Amino acid sequence: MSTTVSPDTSHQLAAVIFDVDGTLVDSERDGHRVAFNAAFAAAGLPYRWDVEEYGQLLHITGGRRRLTAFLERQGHPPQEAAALAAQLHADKTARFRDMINQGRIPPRPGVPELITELTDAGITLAVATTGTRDWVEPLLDRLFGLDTFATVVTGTEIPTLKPDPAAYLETLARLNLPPYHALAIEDSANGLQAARAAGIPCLVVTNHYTQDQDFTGALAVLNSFRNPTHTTDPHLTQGLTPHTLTTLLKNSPHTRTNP
Ligand code: XBP
Ligand code: MG
Repeated sequence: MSTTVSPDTSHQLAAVIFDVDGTLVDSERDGHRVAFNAAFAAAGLPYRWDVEEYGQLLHITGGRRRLTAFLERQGHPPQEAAALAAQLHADKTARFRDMINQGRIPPRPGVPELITELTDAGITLAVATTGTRDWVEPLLDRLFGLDTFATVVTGTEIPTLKPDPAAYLETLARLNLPPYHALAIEDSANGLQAARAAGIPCLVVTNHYTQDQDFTGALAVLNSFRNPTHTTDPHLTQGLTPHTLTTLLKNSPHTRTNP
């Protein structure tokens, strides 16, 4: 999927690029974590990730990388850990797809409304995630319709995951858009770093797992898409709308310093 967005010269908001895990959907604690644990059990392994331990493990992006690092720490030799991680991750992906099909992975409150409003306002929507395409596409299709997004870049086709900017650079290339006409929406410090390293102004909507992370360099930080109880920007007390996003980008120091 590839689309061209015509850039103008007035730093208008042309595209919003969404992260998936933790941003569009509440997917980690009651989603991926549960599927990883079911895969451990099915393989006869004793490992189980509780809510707190999984929060620590989330600092390693990508489920397969997360598994490999964990298994090595449990004493599996590197080659064995890599092979076991690949097998477990394939099973976990199938289980997570089942959870999606059962409607167990909900959008974050306010996200469906924001997506509808942005679409109605003529703003291009895209996705840049380190998650695996085999579950990302069915999830986006079920919740929002895959056609909602001009392009979807996943960890499957990106060699280096967030905080590396590869997913965002690929998204900009597919949209044929300079970074200062886009706005990234992320939930984590890893995601923020990835967007900023690609030159894209980034807004952070925190969640349970990420609320205490360092968001230096974010355009603004808030704790909910609608009616946030914490926000670093007084213009966002009502939450995110096409109008607040457009204003935020226009006033952003990132756009002012860009050509
Ligand atoms: C999310 C991830 C993902 C998921 C699991 O990071 O790291 O790996 O936890 O998905 P971000 P997979 O939100 O910054 O993209 O198991 O498919 O990798
Ligand atoms: Mg995320």
